Amino acid sequence: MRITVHLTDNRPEPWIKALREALPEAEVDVWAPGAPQADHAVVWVPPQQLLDEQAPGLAGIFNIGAGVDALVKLRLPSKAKLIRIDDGGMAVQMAEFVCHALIRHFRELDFYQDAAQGGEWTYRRPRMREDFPVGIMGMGVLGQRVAQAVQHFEFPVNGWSRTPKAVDGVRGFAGEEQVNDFLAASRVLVCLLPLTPDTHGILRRETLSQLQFGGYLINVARGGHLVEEDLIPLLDSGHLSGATLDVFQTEPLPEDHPFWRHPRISVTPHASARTLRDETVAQIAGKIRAMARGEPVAGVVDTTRGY
Ligand code: NDP
Ligand code: OXD
Repeated sequence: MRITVHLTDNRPEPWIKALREALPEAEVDVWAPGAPQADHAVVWVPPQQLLDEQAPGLAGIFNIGAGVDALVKLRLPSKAKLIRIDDGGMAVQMAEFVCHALIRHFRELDFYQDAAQGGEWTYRRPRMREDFPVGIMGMGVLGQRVAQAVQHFEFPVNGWSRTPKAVDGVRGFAGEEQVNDFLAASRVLVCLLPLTPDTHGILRRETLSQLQFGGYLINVARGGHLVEEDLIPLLDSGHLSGATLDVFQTEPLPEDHPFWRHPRISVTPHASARTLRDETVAQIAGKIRAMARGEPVAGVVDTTRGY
């Protein structure tokens, strides 16, 4: 068995070493044009040339992330399964990141930090968590884990997905027909949708202005979900009180981008849930072995749906 590896933004050597250790029966090499035919590809944002050249023999294309938007834009081999990382240690990271952003906002911790820096002993009036219902857009692997974590802090939680979901303690909304009710019922909005033609630009003036007054946006999905030029006017009008953004239309975020220096926007460099190499390699190795035995595997992407 041969595995070819191409990881834009990641050094391939530690991955190749880990894959060789996990699958000693496999030949694992970094992909280059003209590389020998492989059975599986392990990729992050691969070039079209890899897919075209390797198409005849590929059984699996393993994306080392959860989001496959960069892959489904390409011409994919018709016979290969496209397989995403299925949690792989990302869900708990996403839960801690979102809870941190939510609690920092709700408990006004930036106010206390500024006060402390000025040596000031001062209080804000307590806020009520029932006034901060959290709406999670995308109730998949990550969204459900985030919903569970947020509920531990006793915030009301709304969830929106394409198809109806029954998740304990979560008020569920589904489809286009319920998106407005979902937004109107939410004050803090967490985006955990895949980026598809249906969700591109979904965070825009018309949708964000339906959130409850003083709304707060946490976008941890993809930069393409947010119409960036709509955000600052909504903050200036007071309708939104702030935003935590981990993903951007252009990454790295350009030096002169207004989000960097806006006092009510927190920027992180696409770091909310990192791919963990050991977990990811163990998951890929397990799935390759299951596929060899003819068993079904989790995380197979429906490429027509786009996630
Ligand atoms: P899943 O595929 O498990 O879940 C996607 C959810 O979105 C599903 O509930 C799905 O609904 C819903 N959905 C999809 N399209 C629509 C639509 N048109 N309308 C309403 N709901 C929709 O994805 P994950 O939870 O694993 O990951 C979500 C995204 O998070 C990834 O695609 C990626 O972009 C991003 N991500 C970001 C990271 C970061 O570091 N910032 C790290 C990892 C992921 P249904 O259940 O009905 O199908
Ligand atoms: C992912 C990501 O999709 O890291 O896994 O963004």
